[in-house]
Amino acid sequence: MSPKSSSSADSAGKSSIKAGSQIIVDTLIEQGVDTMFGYTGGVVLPLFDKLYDAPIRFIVPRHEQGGCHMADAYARASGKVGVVVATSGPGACNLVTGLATAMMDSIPLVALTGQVRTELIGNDAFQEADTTGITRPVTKYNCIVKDVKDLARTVREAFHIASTGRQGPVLIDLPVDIEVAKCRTDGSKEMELPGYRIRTKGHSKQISTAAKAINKSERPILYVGGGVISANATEELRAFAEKAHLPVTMTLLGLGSYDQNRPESLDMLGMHGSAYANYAVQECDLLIAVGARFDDRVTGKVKTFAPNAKIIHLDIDPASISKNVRVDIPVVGDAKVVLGELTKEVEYREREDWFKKIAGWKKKFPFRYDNNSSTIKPQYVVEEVYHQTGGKAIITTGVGQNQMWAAQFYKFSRARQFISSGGLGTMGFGLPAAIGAQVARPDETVVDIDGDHSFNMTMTELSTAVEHKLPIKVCILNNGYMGMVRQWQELFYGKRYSKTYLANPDYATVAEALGAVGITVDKKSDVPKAVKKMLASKKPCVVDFRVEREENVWPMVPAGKSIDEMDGLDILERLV
Ligand SMILES: Cc1ncc(C[n+]2csc(CCOP(=O)(O)OP(=O)(O)O)c2C)c(N)n1
Ligand SMILES: [Mg+2]
Repeated sequence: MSPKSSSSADSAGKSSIKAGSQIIVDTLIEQGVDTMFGYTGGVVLPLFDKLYDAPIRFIVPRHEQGGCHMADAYARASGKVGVVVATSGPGACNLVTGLATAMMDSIPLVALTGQVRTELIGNDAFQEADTTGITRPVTKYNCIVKDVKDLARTVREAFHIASTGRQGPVLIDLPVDIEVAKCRTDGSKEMELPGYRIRTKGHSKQISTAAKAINKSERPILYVGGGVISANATEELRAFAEKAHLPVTMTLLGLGSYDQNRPESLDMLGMHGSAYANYAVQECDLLIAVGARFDDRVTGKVKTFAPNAKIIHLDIDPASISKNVRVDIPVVGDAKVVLGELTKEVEYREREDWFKKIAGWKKKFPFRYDNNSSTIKPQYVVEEVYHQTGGKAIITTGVGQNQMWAAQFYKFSRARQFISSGGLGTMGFGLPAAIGAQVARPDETVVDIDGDHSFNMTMTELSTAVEHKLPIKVCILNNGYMGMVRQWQELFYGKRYSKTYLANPDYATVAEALGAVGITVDKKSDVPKAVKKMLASKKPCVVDFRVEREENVWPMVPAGKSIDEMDGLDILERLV
């Protein structure tokens, strides 16, 4: 969102006297905000009073963490900046997990928190917390406003910082006396960010060096992260990959950046990625990383990652380059711009042997599971959702096995279709994320593929979905366990399932009590009709799939191993 391009409530540049809270609301509108999430409290009363008749859709969650995830997913689904509000003290503290989630995944968010009166700050006043101190490590930028004259500019800067460069959450702390104070506004749109500069273009010499390396490469692979989606560069990515003829693998957050139905797609790489992607990375002679950050869930043992490859790294954030892995050809710039430039300089090469080799791995080790059991396999549920939604739904997830099965068995074809907490791995993200995504994309089918224990963490938000008549669908892959942790205990702790089993409620009853539709499925043959009923539901709908309890996610790269040292390949091979 460009701060200059949006329309202003003060657009005529008229000067007028306004309260701080009105200035905030007007600047939000100037920035194009039409939807917000948040929860009230004592020190945000002046702001909420101005929101009472503002032309902004406002969604109140049942817990501020939920509101923050909703704003985050709203941003992920729409490409706009998400906005969340909370009161001081407990309200602000409840945002922390949501802010950290957005920070780790580089999601543009503006959080507004109330603060006690300026004169009380530092006095342990009622509901005082050092919000800027607490949230500094989990925000791209934060500040407290101490003069009403700085308000409009600060809000404008927050949107600019959140949505440019490597995107991220920005928090503004608002003492209540500043919300109440009045000042003269003149409608100016200025910002003061002298040290904040973004390199979008990319160095032309570096781009040429990268293009030459690509043209020379016999075994290249594109490794794509969420940065391509943030940069709205999926068209450019497709054109580039097609022209240079490159296989493409994606990170969890990169899913959707390249159509997984295309033959060049090697799906996800990393700890639970495809064997064919991991092998291709280990054997490639050139790794072209775009908008990705060499996370440890991707690289496995860094020392042995892509051992034969020259590495090109294209990223908007110079601090990401050579942070985890040594890079040979860095290009700092916006993926959309740089991919466009690169495409002009690359040549098509057949690379027959390389694609043949990859096709062999694909055939030998596809994502598979044994569906001959009488129990419901969680992967089968994901496949059924995939088929019945024609691969078109927006999918959100919890964290754990459910998340990995969603990533492995739903094939994504477009950006902003897969919404999941990657970097922080926040259980409880799935349901509020589905709500935020549905608010952003009212005409789409939004399905939360969740874990039972992830759902437990934020299920209260079902009330929010009911209140706002958001027809989200929740598929709980209910294995009773904290399945992913149980899997690690099975494999590495001699099946000592320490504290990973908890009694669950009857989710269908919970859903019905909160005003949603609840369905329980414990027979495999009932899965298709339950999915059908869920998709047809006009109300929020929760389906409790009682799945196989001790199913594992394969393949798996054990922590600290090279990514070609995968467990479970024998199982996949046997199933082909
Ligand atoms: C807030 C939070 N607490 C703890 C964890 C650690 N953790 C990762 S996966 C997992 C289990 C998830 O269980 P469930 O939601 O049922 O998913 P499943 O793996 O069974 O599909 C846990 C406890 C986490 N990721 N997030
Ligand atoms: Mg579970």
